[in-house]
Amino acid sequence: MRRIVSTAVLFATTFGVGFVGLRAGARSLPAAAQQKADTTEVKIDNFSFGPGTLTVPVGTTVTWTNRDDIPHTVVSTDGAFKSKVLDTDEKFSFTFGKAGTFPYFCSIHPKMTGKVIVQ
Ligand SMILES: [Cu+2]
Repeated sequence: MRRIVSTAVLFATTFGVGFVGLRAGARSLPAAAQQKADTTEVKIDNFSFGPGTLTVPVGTTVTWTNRDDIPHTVVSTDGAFKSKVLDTDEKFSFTFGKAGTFPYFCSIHPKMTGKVIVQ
């Protein structure tokens, strides 16, 4: 009888410690998620780039994400960068290492244009 009680106490203690450990782990998660990288996003949706003109400091990585339900590309007018065909939710990233104005367009729908100004 005494053995059964002590086993139950042991179980409760183990569970209790495990539970506290889990909570501590969950609390530290959002802090890690808040660490911001030097990255800027352009969304592709409804046949347009948003924002159409993006101004960023030198060294910024710009990520384009296709939120449209049809494929698009991101192609630099002067050949600085070129994505593959991006299906829905696919991404393309490019790091702008020098200052300048970088116009780009979608090669599937050439009327879709955007511009990245790097300062
Ligand atoms: Cu397109």
